[in-house]
Amino acid sequence: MIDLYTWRTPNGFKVSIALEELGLDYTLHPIDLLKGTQKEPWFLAINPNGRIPAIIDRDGPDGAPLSVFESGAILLYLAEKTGKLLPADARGRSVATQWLMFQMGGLGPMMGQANVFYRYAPEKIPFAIDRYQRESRRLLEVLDGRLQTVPYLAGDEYSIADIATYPWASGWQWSGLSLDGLEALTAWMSRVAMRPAVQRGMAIPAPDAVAPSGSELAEAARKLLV
Ligand SMILES: N[C@@H](CCC(=O)N[C@@H](CS)C(=O)NCC(=O)O)C(=O)O
Repeated sequence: MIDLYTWRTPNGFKVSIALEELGLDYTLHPIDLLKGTQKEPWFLAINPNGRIPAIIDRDGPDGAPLSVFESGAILLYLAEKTGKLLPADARGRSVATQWLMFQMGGLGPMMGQANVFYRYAPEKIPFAIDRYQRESRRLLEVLDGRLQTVPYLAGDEYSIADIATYPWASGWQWSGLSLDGLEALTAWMSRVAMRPAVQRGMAIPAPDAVAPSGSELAEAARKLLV
């Protein structure tokens, strides 16, 4: 059994999609980011970075509960635990990991900053908007180039690299980007969007989900980790 701490954001969706794809049993704990629950001490014991997503696997590798933070690390952990969503051969696994890291270190942070400066910054700073939008678009073009040659980022097989990339790439409008001319990326996005597990994962937590209070969640998490 996995305990998932998450909210409706691209990094959160990566893990809900993966859990749905893998058919693993999990308990959902919505963390309302606006309430700041992710900064409470009990949650920092699970993720010292104070951000979602995070999981606790009650059946860790040695039988004891294990907490895992960072969405890329969670995807790798779940793929290795189940032997799914990562190519079995070392070459394929390396290729999938490269595209996973490309998302973690590039596309996610750049699109995140483009989103902040384009939509939320109290003051419009053209240099910052332009810099992050331009870099995000460049990274989408890199993805498009890759997808002109293969159906999925790791090659023939759908993998955690696609799962990590989809929630960010599909949010291009939030960052004020354009997909003009990126036909291969657009076709890949439609292919991934049609997967039932992706549709379920992108709706978790449900829009009307009410996050329990931090103290209720803390009590439950303490029991898991001691
Ligand atoms: N590198 C981290 C980033 C996690 C992250 O930035 N999470 C955001 C939501 S997408 C968050 O929790 N923000 C709330 C906050 O910063 O307090 C990961 O991939 O897990």
